[in-house]
Amino acid sequence: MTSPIFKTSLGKDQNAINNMLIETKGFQTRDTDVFLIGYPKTGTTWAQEMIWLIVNNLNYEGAKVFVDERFPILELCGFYSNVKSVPECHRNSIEFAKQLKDPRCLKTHLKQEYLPEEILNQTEKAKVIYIARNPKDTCLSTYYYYKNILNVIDCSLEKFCDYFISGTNPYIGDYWNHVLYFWQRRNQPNVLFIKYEDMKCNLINVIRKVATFLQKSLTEDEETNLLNWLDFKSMKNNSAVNHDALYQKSGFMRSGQTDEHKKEMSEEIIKKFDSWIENSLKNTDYEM
Ligand code: PPS
Repeated sequence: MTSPIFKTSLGKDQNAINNMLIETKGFQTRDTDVFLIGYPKTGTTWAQEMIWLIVNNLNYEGAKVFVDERFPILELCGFYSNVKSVPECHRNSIEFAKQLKDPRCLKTHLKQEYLPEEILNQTEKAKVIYIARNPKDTCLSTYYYYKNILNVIDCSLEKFCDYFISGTNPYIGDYWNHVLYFWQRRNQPNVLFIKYEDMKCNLINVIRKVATFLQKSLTEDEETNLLNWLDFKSMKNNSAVNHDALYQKSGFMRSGQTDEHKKEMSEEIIKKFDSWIENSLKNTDYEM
């Protein structure tokens, strides 16, 4: 990905990226699959852990395995196929996903046009859980991730916000196109739409919605244990989900807050965001 704000390109081998995009589009889904789809930095790792545990009957022993091995991210092979230092589930993500036993949990950040055709046509009955987050907090989270963890940008927050609003990342595209496609499909029986903010203010409610959607039921004790497991501090200290080993530094689990943008973004940036949000949501019933 090239853009004036990037010091280093995120994907270096365009052929590998192109092949990955063909493969994700043609990816064969199964009726038992659970797809988690969301724009990057919307809380997808948190949702991965919640969904995997619910699907796998709260198998905390099994949850000691690195989360992306249990719940692979389809597109990563496009960006890491030649990178020896990343785990197999990243380097070879699509093959890895194909070999998982049912029921598979699969994540992707890709924009609509690169999603498996079977998800778009609904020819198979795979379930889709879509997660959204306030775009200002999503942008802030992405900024710190690119700057401090991936070390691929060196620009001001203001400049990064312009890039985020432009939606020019070729693989994930515009934030609102990403979100609204599944918002419009949210009442279909195989789609569940959740929000980071709802997980923050009422996690138990979201756990129950996800469990019902996945046809699982949890006792009160099980709910309490899961709440504790998914707590930010607990996830930050959990090496299977905190990504410290992958990046050889901490900070992927950064602050886990809502509305942090209010402290960090200037009035001018917030105005820009607000007018973009208003424009993008004009003819929709999306509730932020
Ligand atoms: S990625 O790289 O796209 O997979 O990132 P993603 O997991 O989607 O989003 C990362 C942000 O989610 C926060 N996070 C949490 N918040 C609250 N509680 C829990 N348990 C939790 N786990 C992850 C993480 O800290 C990132 O947000 P920021 O705002 O940067 O802290």
